[in-house]
Amino acid sequence: MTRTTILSALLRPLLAILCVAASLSVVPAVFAADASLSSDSVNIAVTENGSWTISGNDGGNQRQFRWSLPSGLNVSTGASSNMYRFRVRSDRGYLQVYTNGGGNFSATVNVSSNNAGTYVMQNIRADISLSPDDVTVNVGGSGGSSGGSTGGGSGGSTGGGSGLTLYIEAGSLSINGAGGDVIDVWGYTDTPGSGPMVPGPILESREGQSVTLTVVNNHDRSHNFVIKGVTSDTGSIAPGSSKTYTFNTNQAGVFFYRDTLASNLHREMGMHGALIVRTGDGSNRAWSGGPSYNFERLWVLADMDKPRWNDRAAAGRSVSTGTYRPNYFMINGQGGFDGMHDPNTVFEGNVGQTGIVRIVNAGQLDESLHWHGNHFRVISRDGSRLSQFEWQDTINVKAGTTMMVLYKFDQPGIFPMHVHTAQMETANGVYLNGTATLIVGN
Ligand SMILES: [Cu+2]
Repeated sequence: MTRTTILSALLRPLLAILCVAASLSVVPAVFAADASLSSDSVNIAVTENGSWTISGNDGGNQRQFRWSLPSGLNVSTGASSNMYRFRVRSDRGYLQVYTNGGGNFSATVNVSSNNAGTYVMQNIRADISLSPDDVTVNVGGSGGSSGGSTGGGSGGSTGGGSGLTLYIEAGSLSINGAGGDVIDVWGYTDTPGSGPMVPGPILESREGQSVTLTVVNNHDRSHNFVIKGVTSDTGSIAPGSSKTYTFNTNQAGVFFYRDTLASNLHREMGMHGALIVRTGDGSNRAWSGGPSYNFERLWVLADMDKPRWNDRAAAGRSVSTGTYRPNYFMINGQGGFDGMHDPNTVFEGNVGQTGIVRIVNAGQLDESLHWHGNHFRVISRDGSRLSQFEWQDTINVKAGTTMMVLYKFDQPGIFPMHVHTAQMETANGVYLNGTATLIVGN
């Protein structure tokens, strides 16, 4: 919790030092209210169910908590009151409790597991003072009688190899915080019936691997699935049918998959994601014989024109694709308010460590990304490896292309990373809820 509190406290000075002249229409909330957990530990037997409750007062402002989802623990939402959003995001690896600013609130979280062990749900974000912070679930060895629910997805990535299936579905994407809204989207998911993931599931493979992937179209219009530079079949998949693709992933790197139909409308609606191809031996190198790294991040950038494209397309109305004026700009499916807290997005490491960022610009506008306080090396552009790595502090990631960069932490500190186009830092006009995250050196 200390980390997230520090980051939150830093948002205000950050606003002042970002080098753009956009109007500041949002000030982060102050930490006035509090909450408590009914228990910091839950003891259950295998296949039994347990629960814990958080309750408190949000002081009349929307407040948010998140806990990590340990693998092997089944987590679901129970009763709640005064919630704006209360959900399990297995695709992002967290449980979210987001109050509606109604004062007293409560939310009950149900847990179970089919495997004995100790599972810690770690508080990874709290906008409100909370005690205690983390919850430990102790699952004993002896089984109960009734079977528990089946486990959720594992962290949003889909392992390489054969037998992968993606499902095309319609649903919604929530951009949290000021300027945010619920946006109608279409997208890919690896869990049928759960609604689309935006961006889609991370596909992972290795150099030299043969991959078989089936795409099932559960939507009411035709779609396709094309990995730029990897697959070439642009034929459509009719509603209710499926198509199986077989391809080789010969080159390590990051690749952009998307629906290419309807003048980018489908891609804009959320039908996009990333394929990461790792080294053949699984080592932490950008490619076999390439530069090594200690940790990694993936940034999938996107933009959406909610009123002219998403609202109309979702309602079955025609979209004039000649006019595109996006009002939402996302990093990993989030606005900047979440992007600056999400542990899978924030570029955080220790001094001396090197991290790699694989970037996919799934949007239709170029994004010029600026790392404050730091220089990084560009090692590939849109699948082409650079023979000499370029030192940069700002890179233009062209729409529909990818990039890989390496950065070695040579100093501690917290710095913003943001797009250098003021409007693209916004969510429906509200500053800093667009393409932004943090660089955190410890
Ligand atoms: Cu800047």
